[in-house]
Amino acid sequence: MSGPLLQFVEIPQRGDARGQLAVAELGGALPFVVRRIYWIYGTKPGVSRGFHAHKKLRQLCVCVAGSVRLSLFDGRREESVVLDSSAKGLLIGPGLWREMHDFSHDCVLMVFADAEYEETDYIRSKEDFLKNVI
Ligand code: T46
Repeated sequence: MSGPLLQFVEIPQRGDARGQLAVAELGGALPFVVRRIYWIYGTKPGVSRGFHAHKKLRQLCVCVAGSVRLSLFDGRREESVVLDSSAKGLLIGPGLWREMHDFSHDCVLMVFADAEYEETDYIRSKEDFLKNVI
């Protein structure tokens, strides 16, 4: 039996009386060297995103404001989680179909990636994904 699809990392919180500060660093919350960071925000009501898998890319997703539901599917099992805290990161490795739903209007989803953007790393057809994993 394989392990859980949803793999979380705890992100240290270093807030004080002035407010909040969260830190993701190599050897701590970051399990890989980051080569790219992007963030998804201003998502329109009712919009879902994702609907693809990656061949090699590893990513850490942190919802630093608002909330979003993220689901992962390995071809057999699907697991989903609501991300709504900057203290909790979701690690997403290769070979997982991901979808993002139910973005709150104020959602800011930050994503740390271990490689630069490369369209050839994407599997955007679910049919092709299922052919590769099953
Ligand atoms: C992922 C989920 C969680 C770039 O030019 N550079 C980039 O670094 C990224 C991430 C995207 N783009 C371009 C490619 C598309 O023309 O921006 C456009 C939107 O990307 P996409 O439709 O892939 O966005 P999402 O939200 O469906 O998926 C993104 C990431 O692409 C993906 O790697 O795992 O977030």
